[in-house]
Amino acid sequence: MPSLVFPNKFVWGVAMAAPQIEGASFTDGKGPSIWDTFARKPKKIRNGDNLDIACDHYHRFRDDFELMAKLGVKHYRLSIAWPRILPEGRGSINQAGLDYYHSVLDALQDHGITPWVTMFHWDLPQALEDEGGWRVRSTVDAFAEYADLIVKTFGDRVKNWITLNEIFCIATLGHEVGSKAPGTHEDPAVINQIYHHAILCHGHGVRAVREHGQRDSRVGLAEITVAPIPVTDTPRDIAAARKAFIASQIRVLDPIYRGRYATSYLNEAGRAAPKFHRNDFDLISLPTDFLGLNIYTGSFVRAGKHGRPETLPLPKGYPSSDCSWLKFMPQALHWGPRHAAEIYKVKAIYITENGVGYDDPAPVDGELFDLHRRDYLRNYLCELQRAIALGVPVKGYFLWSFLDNFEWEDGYTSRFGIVHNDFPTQQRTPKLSAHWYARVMAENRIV
Ligand code: GBH
Repeated sequence: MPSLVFPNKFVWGVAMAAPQIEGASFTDGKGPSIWDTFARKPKKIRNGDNLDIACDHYHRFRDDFELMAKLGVKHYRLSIAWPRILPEGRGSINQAGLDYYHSVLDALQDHGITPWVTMFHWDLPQALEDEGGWRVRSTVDAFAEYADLIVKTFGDRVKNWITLNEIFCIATLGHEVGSKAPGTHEDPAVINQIYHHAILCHGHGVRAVREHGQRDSRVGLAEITVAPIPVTDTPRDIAAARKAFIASQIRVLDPIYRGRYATSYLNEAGRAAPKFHRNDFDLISLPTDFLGLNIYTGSFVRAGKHGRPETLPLPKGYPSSDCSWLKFMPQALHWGPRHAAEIYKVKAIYITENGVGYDDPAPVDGELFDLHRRDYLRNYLCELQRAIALGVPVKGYFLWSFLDNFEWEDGYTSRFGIVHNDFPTQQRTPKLSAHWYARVMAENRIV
């Protein structure tokens, strides 16, 4: 009996994002993004790397799609660079930017690859940052204008839309921890307001697709979860893990799926609670077609006193990738979607990112044996398959990433690709994991 089979019509894909691959940061009228600015500040990015050239995908997308097609990729999650389309964030349109994405969509169509388009993957136009960025509500209006424009322009060919990528990273890592652009350290009230503006933008993305997209268009958010994994599969630990999941999503999935902020959140935030208009939640909680989850790792949770969730510390020597935050936790791919489905009654979930970063060496004679990545992916997929077998409605999986690319504050050192990129020569070489994943996609099962 063939096991480890996925459901019919399961969507297998790969994912990338404009700022991490395109390069051409100041070409053909593109405006600077907050990441272009951030990368020019000293010590923010490893080795002083920047996004100026990246994978030069802006000039090489045709070759890249040809390679995708060769490996049998049928679905590709990409993002549109807001500052390429609206260099000032709003107002005057850069036709060259629109033309570029028309060419990208043409090339994908030629290769029979279905686009899944993320409206926003962190590259906020610097012009908007200069006016207050995510902190001010006028950025929400600018996003609405941008979302309307791209759905009107590309909606005849793009049927799958993802509004924002990882609101947690935009808000908390960008403005509290400061590890991502714009790299500030704001007060809790500001952070909560940024979350609120971001979920409003998500709502506008959904609205734009409903208003200007094709009838059969689909739209959803892509959010990160560091999935709480119950230490044992007892009801007590499972309940504790669920509580931990809700706590981590109290500012994002909770309002989107429940149409209001949890009272516990508002009480706890007190004077730092976000300011909102009463009908904001009509927009925020517009029904979506799916939820995208980006899942790389998790945490182990058990029920402590009174059932309170308790996260266990990881012992020294716990298996890890070459990114210190990314620990080997295959069960994250089981529990992440399972929590979302059980708690928020989500009917369709896509894993919009899963993958792993290692400091891969250069290929030798056209080969690169990334056995660690292959085994990582294989174990994670086994857990995903188990979740689906239990009835968790996961409809697709996008591997992050197709190419080694600009890994934000880690620069070019952390490689997430299943295709190696030699940055000085821009030579692409599929790794062992790419050949393996090609078979998984082709056979719709874990091989
Ligand atoms: C995704 O984010 C991004 O969408 C993608 O662009 C990126 O290339 C990919 O993952 C690989 O990193 O929370 O301070 O301990 C993943 C987001 C990044 C969230 C690292 C957790 C750990 C730093 N994760 N982060 S911290």
